[in-house]
Amino acid sequence: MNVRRITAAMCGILATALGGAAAHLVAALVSAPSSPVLAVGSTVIDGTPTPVKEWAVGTFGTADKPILIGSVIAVTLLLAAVAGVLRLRSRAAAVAVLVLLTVLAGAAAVLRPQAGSFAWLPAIVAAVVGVACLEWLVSRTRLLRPDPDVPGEPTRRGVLALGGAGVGAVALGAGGQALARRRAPVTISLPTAADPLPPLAKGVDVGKAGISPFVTPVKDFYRIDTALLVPKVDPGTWSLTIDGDVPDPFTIDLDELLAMPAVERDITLNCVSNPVGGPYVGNARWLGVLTRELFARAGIDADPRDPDLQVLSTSTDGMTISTPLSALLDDRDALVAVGMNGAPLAAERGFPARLLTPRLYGFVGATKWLTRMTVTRYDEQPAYWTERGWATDGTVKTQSRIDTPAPLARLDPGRTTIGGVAWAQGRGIAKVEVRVDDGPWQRATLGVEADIDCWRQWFLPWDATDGRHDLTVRATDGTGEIQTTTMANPFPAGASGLHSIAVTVG
Ligand SMILES: Nc1nc2c(c(=O)[nH]1)N[C@H]1C(S)=C(S)[C@@H](COP(=O)(O)O)O[C@H]1N2
Ligand SMILES: [Mo]
Repeated sequence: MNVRRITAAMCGILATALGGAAAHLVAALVSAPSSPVLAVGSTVIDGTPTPVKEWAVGTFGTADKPILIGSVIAVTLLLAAVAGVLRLRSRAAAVAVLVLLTVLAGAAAVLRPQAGSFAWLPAIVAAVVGVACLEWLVSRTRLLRPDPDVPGEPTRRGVLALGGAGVGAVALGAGGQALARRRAPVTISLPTAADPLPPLAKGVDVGKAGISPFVTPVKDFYRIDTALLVPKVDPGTWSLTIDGDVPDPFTIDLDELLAMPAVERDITLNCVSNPVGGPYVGNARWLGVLTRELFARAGIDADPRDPDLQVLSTSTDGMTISTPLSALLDDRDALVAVGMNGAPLAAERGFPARLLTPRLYGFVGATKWLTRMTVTRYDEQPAYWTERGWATDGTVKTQSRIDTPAPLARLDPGRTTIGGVAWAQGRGIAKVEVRVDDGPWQRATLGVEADIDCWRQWFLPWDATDGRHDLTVRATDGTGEIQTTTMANPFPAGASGLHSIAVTVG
């Protein structure tokens, strides 16, 4: 690599960065998800085979999105460097690489579900700005006419131009990002529940440090979705449609939804991708309208009890989730939720409305940014995860987790507390037991049960003795069934097995 080639590569990279950043800014103005990086990133998410996705979530956790975006940018800039070097030989070859990149980005943007009519525009901007900037940088750096007296030395004008392109790219990109992230200033006022829940019993929290709080604060609640850009939904134009195989399909706006009788429910929500002992579970007090009432309004009064019937729910960003129809009609009280822990749903939580189906993992019952619920058959319109091989019956498995001590913690010998949470929504938790090394199962003290659809805290005092110890927990659900020791991966129907950690005392 000589200086001339490095300079050429830099020209390619900076021109592409400026083009991409300009496109990001334009996208923020016309249709934020059609920004080249986001459109390609979303397409990669949808196209990633399930095992690879499982590996990525398992390895990177919720950092998977920044890592994905970083990888898309890195691959793009690598190709951009190639385009720059090619420019030394042939303008046509360099332009061809840049145009190919933007055509791919444009196609990705146009093919997204819910793509707007201007989805192609950012890619065009990227192509025009990128190619023009490359030509400008090539001439400024005198790449094609190296000075015979100082061969390969970058000129002052050239360095300034490269720096200018870099600064411009950062400024445009940051501007676009700020615009894309700006929050709609509108908020909504929540209705009060017709029959409000009493305040939680004091004893739901056992008052031991290190155990997850009974009510998970919204900011600490895990977040799992396929959205690279949190959809910003305008409550003024939002609507909810109930259609498909129903006698009386209808569409209502947010005011009409908020005018329906509201109910409050304490519900623990967890993700099917949560590994044993993992963090993707939380508990909140939700406010919303019973799905049962909405389907009654659509003319479905009795549960057809047909296991082939699903409700395909659609979000404003085109995501689809399928839920067994009977789970939205029976007495578990599934909700179209508008409030969480006393406030309107945050944007990340699905503002203005999300589905919430107790006893099912989120991927089959918790559609965020909900806008449509279609009664149909599973084989007629497979939902996003169904097409990717995940189970359609997403009933939550019994799980228990040690929150304290932390895995691999070093403890002082003497009295300490082992504690955590256990959940078996729909069945409730009847008993939690802890085993130290190969000792007997010891019964833990449980927090008060708020609802069978909520987790319970548990704790066990322990006289820790010197040495390395394995701590294992298991729960028994309300039907008397002990949590299985059979280990299963999250795919396709949720992880199982016992949570066990090692600690060192002394
Ligand atoms: N629109 C939309 N809704 C969605 C998802 C999604 O990707 N898009 N993910 C689901 C999954 S897999 C889970 S576990 C829950 C998580 O909800 P939370 O992010 O509020 O915790 O949302 C569900 N709803
Ligand atoms: Mo999930």
